[in-house]
Amino acid sequence: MRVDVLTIFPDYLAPLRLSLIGRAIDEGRIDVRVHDLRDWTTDRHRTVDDSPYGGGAGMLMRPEPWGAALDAVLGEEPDVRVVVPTPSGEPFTQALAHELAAQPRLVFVCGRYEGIDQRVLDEVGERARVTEVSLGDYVLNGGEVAVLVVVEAVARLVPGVIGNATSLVHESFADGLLEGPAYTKPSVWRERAVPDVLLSGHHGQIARWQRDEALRRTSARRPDLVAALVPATLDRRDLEVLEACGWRPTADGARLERSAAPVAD
Ligand code: JDN
Repeated sequence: MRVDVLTIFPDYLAPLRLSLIGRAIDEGRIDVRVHDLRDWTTDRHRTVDDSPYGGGAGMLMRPEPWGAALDAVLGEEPDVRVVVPTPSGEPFTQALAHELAAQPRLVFVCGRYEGIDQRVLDEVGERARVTEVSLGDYVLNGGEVAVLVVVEAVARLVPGVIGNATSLVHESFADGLLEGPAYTKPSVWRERAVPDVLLSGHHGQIARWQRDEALRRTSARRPDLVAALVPATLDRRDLEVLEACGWRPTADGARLERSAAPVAD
């Protein structure tokens, strides 16, 4: 996979060369190229911003450097996916990470100031699929940190980047639930014991306890994820645990709804 990043702060992307992603780059699994948008300015001051038409606070990114930069980086290649972090984007999810991980080329566009002239995204949208993504309902100073997040989430799904592929199967969101608590040695620490069942060696009971904990934690912290579950995919014990957390199947059985106030975490 080839990843291009366009930014006025190339140094922000340096951490991509560390740790697992750094190793994947060294091994040639991911080709990361970070570009300075100012390389495509033509004025003495390398200007990338200007004031917004219609007035308002702050500055916007001018279209000309972006147009020239995207022409150069996209080239004539088909199948380039352009990803633009912005608080007004669609939510970035594990499902979208999987979709992006299957692409041959990703181009990340990092906005700064109050954002980018809309015509840049409209025009590149005629040459490539453009996806505006939001990490959550909060505002960063620019897209760079969001790109670090998205590239890390995507790169670890590229075959060979994570040694142990089974560790991808058992993680939060793989089955639409948060992961429950986890423990390691010592079995007692500061008078706190690891739950007995985990030391029992009964693999069936352990798996059931872990699922119960995942269901309870998801109900307490992410009721939106419980509301997205399909009851037909749950077993009777799942439904009992969720009922104790205040959930019941809807009359048509297609969904779950709250039947009682949330149970404290
Ligand atoms: O994802 B963000 O919060 C985000 C904020 C800004 C941005 C791009 C992304 N450009 C300017 C602010």
